[in-house]
Amino acid sequence: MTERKGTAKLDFLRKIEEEVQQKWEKEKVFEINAPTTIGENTDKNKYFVTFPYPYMNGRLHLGHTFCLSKCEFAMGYQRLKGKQCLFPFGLHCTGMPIKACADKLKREMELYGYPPQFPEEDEEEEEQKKTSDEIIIKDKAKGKKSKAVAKSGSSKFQWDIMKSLGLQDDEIVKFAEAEHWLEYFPPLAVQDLKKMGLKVDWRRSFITTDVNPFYDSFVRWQYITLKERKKIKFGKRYTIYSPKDGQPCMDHDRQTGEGVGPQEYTLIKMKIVEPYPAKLSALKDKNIFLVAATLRPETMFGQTNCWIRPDMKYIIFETASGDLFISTQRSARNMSYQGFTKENGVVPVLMNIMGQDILGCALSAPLTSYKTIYALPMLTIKEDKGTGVVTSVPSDAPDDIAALRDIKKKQALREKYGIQDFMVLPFEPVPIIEIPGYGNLSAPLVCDELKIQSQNDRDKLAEAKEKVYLKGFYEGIMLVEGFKGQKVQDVKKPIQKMMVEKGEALIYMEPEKQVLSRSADECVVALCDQWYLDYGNEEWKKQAMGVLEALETFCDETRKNFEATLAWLQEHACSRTYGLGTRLPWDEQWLIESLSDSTIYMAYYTVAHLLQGGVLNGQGPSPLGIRPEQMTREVWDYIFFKTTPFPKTDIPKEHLQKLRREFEFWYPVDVRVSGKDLVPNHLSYYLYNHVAMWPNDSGKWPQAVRANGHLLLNSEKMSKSTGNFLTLSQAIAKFSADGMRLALADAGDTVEDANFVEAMADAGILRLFTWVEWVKEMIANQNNLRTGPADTFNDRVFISEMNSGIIKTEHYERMMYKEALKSALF
Ligand code: A2H
Repeated sequence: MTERKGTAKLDFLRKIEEEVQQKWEKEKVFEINAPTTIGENTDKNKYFVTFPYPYMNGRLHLGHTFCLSKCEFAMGYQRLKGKQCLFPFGLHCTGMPIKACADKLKREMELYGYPPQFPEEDEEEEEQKKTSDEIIIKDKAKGKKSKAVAKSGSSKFQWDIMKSLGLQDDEIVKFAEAEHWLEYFPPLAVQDLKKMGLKVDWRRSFITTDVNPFYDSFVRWQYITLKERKKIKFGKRYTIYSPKDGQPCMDHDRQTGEGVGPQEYTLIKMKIVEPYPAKLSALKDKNIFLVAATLRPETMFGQTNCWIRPDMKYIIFETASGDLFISTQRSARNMSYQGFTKENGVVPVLMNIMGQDILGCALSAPLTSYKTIYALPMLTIKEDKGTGVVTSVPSDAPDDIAALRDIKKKQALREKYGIQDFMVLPFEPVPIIEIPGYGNLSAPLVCDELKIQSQNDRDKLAEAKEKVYLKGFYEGIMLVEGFKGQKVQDVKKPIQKMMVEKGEALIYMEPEKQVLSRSADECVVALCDQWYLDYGNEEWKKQAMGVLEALETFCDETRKNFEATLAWLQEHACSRTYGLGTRLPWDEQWLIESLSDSTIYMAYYTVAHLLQGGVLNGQGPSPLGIRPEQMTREVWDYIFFKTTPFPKTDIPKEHLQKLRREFEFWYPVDVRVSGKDLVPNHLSYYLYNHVAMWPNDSGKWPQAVRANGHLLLNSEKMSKSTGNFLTLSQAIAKFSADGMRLALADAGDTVEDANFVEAMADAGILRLFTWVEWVKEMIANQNNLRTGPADTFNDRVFISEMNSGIIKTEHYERMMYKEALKSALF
């Protein structure tokens, strides 16, 4: 980052800013109420902007600031146009990260005393380092990357991270209680934002979780309503789950594996038949199965053998039915959370074996025309995928034909692994699928074309797979009896179902890619009891699409992103056992997670000031003298649903009417501004929940969503560890609020990455300073200026230029501030 020269100009600007900010505060310029009378037909000349409340595990940084500056600029413009403008600002505390950091501090003190005396670095600490840093810097909860609390390059303990924030030992101790975070960071956020001169009505600010009784009551009301409207369901669902944490591990709870979901496989049961391999002789009277994970159950007609990796470890474990399965330990662990074993999460291991112990064993497999097939060696089987047992369909899988040709060709290979000729030589690929252009033995054909020599020809095999898989799946036609003439993609599910019903196959899930929880646990896919929001429901989805249709998205990419999301969005688990938040009203053992308590809270802004009056945790005196317990379901209904009759309550009628009026006036939200990574989660839930709460009142639905790209700092990624990083308060100290704001406006307007350039902020300081000087000079000199009509040629050119500049400021309408800078300022 650039070295600072003299700061006189900077100080000059900051002094003005501070004076003006004090004036604004004193005059309550941005505190705004709904007019006292609004009727049905009043033309609402208003503008209501919101920004997703940031997560309060640290200070705000320039990334947040860039994003929220779009709200700020929109406010400035709409105010000038004479609208009543509202920009409220909440602070999010729901979820796991704060609690996890607090617990971590507690643990460190238990282990290492107070103040903790940490041992020299060892491997375990390395492990710890990863978790703690991740916890503190990432809040994927709302997709918002709040690189919040300082992450000092080498801190491995939460304690050190707190220290790097400049906190003393006796202060750090307090952070071992989660509540302290809620008292500490929110006021700092408000302070930083005020220094930026934000046009916010701070009376409407609040923090979330059950610490705030008013917000808690609001979220409970929302959930009771959603449940009654059948938007929330309960049941066992496949979920990415951390056994160590004992709960689902959602995106924001992860160290690695963002966005990774469960992958479904069909588990093919291949029964071991006599003669058993020597190693298994003790299990003679048991049913033992090799279980292969496949993505293509419809190809099982073409099985010629089964693949096992000789040098890999496998286990034999007992399933709930008493059958024994052979697979890797890793996959058995997944199965044990999916009802495969007697006790959830427990794998009863009977024997540890190596792949080579079962090579050559005879198998009876479903659907194939070969009565007996054999377990043969394949050296490229991956340990971290499926069960480590792979079924072989050489007609349609290049890997399979390559490995089969290897073992057929090379007698030495057969000898090495004790494979006899009769297990291999009679087996030829079976035509089962016709692919246009590739015939009925696509894999051998493509392998010949590409001259693939062996199973180790990795690159060529990858190419071969690319060629046949997609085409096979989408264009392939079945050749086998019973399914002849049908498309592959149409028979996949029915064939899977047929095998499952006959007990020949099972559904098996595992994470698509490795997922590590923040506690460094490798996650599994588990069947969990869950309360979930049924975003997959067709009718609800359709309604959400209706909201999208009328939504202004400012660019096509954002709209497409929404469309794609609504197309695939399925159920979303909304209950958690660990963290902070509001409890589910009807099942209080569960907490509502952070993406689920944040979908309609913009409505809460409209009344928050009258309930909490700017006391962030809602525990102060209420301006209208309303107590949280008075906020019953009927009262909330009355405020937010305009057809609800006046409820039974001891809150005075005019007070309740006032609350309702605020909501009716400010809603809908005119624009919500956020990072583009929130489109697939938070912003889509935002649409869904609005239509669920106000299904018959489109006047309450979101009007516009502006999605921003990520912010680079001086053309590079912002990152604490490289030092290319600025908090909001640092940026103001360095560039003044206005210098920073100019560079923010100039950083970029599209969903592509934006770029905050420090040289631009410095130039801004100079520009503003010079401009103030010029204004002073003009005022001092005004008596010497020309008087009389301004209608010379030069005057008219000047007026024309000004008018054309004004016309171009439609950039403000489109929220294009970089362009607006060019046309309006430069
Ligand atoms: B498929 P994905 Cl006909 N290591 O089954 C290497 N490969 C493995 C494996 C492991 N540990 N576990 C499973 N597989 C294979 C049939 C098939 C498959 C056909 C066509 C395509 C196809 C017969 N082999 O897969 O990495 C299994 O082979 C298309 C990719 O999870 C399984 O499905 O995408 C597939 O890879 C799983 O691959």
